[in-house]
Amino acid sequence: MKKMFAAMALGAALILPAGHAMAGKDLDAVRARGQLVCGVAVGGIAGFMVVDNQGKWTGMNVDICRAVSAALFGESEKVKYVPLSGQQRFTALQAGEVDMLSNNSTWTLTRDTALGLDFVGITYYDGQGFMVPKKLGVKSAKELNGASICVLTGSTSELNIADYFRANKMTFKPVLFEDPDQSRSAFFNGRCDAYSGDQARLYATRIANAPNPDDYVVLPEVISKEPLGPVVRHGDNQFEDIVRWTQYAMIEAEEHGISSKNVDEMLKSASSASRRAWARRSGSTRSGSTASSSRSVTTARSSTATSARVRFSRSHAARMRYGPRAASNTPRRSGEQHHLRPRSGRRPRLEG
Ligand SMILES: N[C@@H](CCC(=O)N[C@@H](CS)C(=O)NCC(=O)O)C(=O)O
Repeated sequence: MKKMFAAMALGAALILPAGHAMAGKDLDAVRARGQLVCGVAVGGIAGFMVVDNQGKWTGMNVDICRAVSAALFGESEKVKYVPLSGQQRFTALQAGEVDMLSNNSTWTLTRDTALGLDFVGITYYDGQGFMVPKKLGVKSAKELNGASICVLTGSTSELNIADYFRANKMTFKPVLFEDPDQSRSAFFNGRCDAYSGDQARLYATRIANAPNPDDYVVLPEVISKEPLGPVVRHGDNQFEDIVRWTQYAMIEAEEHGISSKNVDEMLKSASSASRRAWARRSGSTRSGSTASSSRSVTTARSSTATSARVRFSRSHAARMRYGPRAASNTPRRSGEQHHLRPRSGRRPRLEG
């Protein structure tokens, strides 16, 4: 695994000027520390970020942190994971307690422009929903008038519900929690009629935490757009570039079916022309970078998410990414680099 992640470091070297004289303060600080500090969600979300009883974190969001570590240090394990609640996460990033967030934060206008933070891309395009006990017999969110709803404070979920119920001329009783573990157990112990949040989180919670998953159902309505992705502090473009292009390299690799299991095989079998084409699409266009770029993509490990059926599958990648194909409908001048432009509807949220 180590050799595969080492290529990420080469990728970073392409971004950074020789001697790193122009590195920004965040990049300098991470380098000097020799460790990336990644903010993840307290309580975890199956498939995205989960900690085992040895303290080892796995999941799709964790893979982003590992890949950034590989890009910076040539090793995926130089990461400290800091669990943060919805309330804590942005202040922790602002205060420099973490270098980046990889915790299912929704990219919104306010968060991106008014908090001194930058969202670097979208890793999963989610939307908010509701989960209810089957025995309630509720089939639609429109039947939730007057319901008590467990929801996390400091989340977009809290704001969306209020909008949704107002727009549908319904009322509800919010039951607010900062701690997701408390929120989950309150719901599964019957303290709220419904549990609301990003849909992937609802499915993950049902699988991982429900006493009997079949006793719960996620209602069909998706009441918001939740483009989720990593966040960094505003002001260090180089660090931001590294996080962004690490993410794109992983998505691009997944689209090409390249994983840690087959990278060596792919390197042997692919023609040098196709490898060059891949490297160009990934943005590593300088000569000599082709092989290393192909290797770097082995960080795209989708296996961790599979366990919770929240799989970052090829179709997810295709639906959720900003990336070369997103720009493929737009005319491109010859030799022009790919634009990172969201497809219609796959953009940050204006509200929130
Ligand atoms: N995407 C929404 C939801 C926030 C969210 O998922 N929060 C995380 C903490 S950063 C969480 O509570 N995760 C654990 C759980 O929901 O069970 C937002 O950004 O406000």
